[in-house]
Amino acid sequence: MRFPSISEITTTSVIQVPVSASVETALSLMLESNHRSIIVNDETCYRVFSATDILGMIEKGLALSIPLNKLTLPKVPIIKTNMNILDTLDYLNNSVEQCCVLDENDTFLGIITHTDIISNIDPDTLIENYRLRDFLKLGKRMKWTTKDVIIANLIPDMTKGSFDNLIIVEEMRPIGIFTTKDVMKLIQSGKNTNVPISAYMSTPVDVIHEDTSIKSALEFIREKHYKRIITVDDNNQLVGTIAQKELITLAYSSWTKLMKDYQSKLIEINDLLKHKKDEYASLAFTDSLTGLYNRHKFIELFHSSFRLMQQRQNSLSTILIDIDHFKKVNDSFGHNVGDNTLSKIAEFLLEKLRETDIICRWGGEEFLVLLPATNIEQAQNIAEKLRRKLEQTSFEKVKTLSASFGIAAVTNSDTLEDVINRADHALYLAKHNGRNCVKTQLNLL
Ligand code: GH3
Ligand code: MG
Ligand code: MG
Repeated sequence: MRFPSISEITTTSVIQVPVSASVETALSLMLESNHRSIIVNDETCYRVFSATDILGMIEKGLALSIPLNKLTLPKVPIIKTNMNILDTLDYLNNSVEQCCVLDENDTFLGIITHTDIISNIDPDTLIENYRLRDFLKLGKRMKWTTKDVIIANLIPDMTKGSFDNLIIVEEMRPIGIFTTKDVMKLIQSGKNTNVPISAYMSTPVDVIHEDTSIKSALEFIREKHYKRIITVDDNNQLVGTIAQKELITLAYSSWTKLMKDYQSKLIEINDLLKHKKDEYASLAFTDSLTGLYNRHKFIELFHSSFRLMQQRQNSLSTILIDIDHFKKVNDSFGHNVGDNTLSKIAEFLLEKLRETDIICRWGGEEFLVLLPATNIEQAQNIAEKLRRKLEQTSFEKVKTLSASFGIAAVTNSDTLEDVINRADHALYLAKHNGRNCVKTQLNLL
């Protein structure tokens, strides 16, 4: 899962006009750049002027030559580049489509819209088995009409903002679409609006089946740069439309729910939702129960240590540790005590080993330690000390514990798999030898 930063997803090619400019200027800039809205630079804030505002003015009979500062335009929320993408979602709701992004010096960088989020969030993070059909059941979210309806009769409703697009159907099959942007173009060009909608609708229209998953739907609109999806059933009949922003809201609420379900099990996921980027990184490489490195991180660290070993011609060793009879701990005291004991063992290892040693929870009650600049004899001494100290440590409820240790030295021709196999074999010998002892790969010879 990857979280993009605010500056990574900011759209920087944004058109702006000063608040003193006329509506006409704003309109021609919008048409030139094919944008439905424009950022208005007011002295102390940013506002937005959109296609719907223009339609509203025409409806009220206002002249397009008036300056923007004569209109009451909504302020756009401001976010900073150091904010988190999750915070941005709090701003982007049904009434706010964009945020202005300022950098740490309060310089205007651009805007973030639903489109930016949609084209940057990995759809894999969203649930996959949600279908558009499930969403459409929540209510009819569409306006449709037949192709003979006269455009002029539709303008009052469109300017009221009751809908921003119309699907044109024939026997309920979508044949075209007509949006506020189309009305805006018509008005600007001074063309007669007393004509049937079929004269200016966009046709044919791309439709997708209502059984499509949310994931595929997101990919579809991302690829095609559509603002909305038109869904049909098996007979190609119109089922409903979903706006891009509704889709992202749905996807995000599912995603957030998923995270919340996790919370009860993993405290780190809780942190993930609350804190900033740094925490995301540590989550990816630590084991949730013990806080030690996880397997994934260990493998990464092994490779960098391996390179260093080759460069410096140092030695490098590993110790594989498996707690003896750990099943009995669970059986006698319960799984919670078992878990707690594993955390205490992790603390024990962190305390007894050197800062430079890399300690990982390799699996259930197995720990793997990588010892830089350590040869096999030194590793054996370290393991022997650990073994003795562990034997002498008293754990809450469980009291005494022991572990078996398998040691392998890393050679220049090794892969990680070779090393683990040797350590594992040495560990097997230790278990076979009655447990609570240290064996090295030499015993294999
Ligand atoms: P030995 O290694 O000495 O042969 O005996 P063992 O009882 O430790 O056996 P084994 O290593 O095969 O099994 C490990 C047991 O550790 C299995 C499971 O009950 C327990 N275990 C593994 N992971 C966890 C965990 O995360 N929490 C708890 N509580 N127990 C775990
Ligand atoms: Mg085991
Ligand atoms: Mg064991």
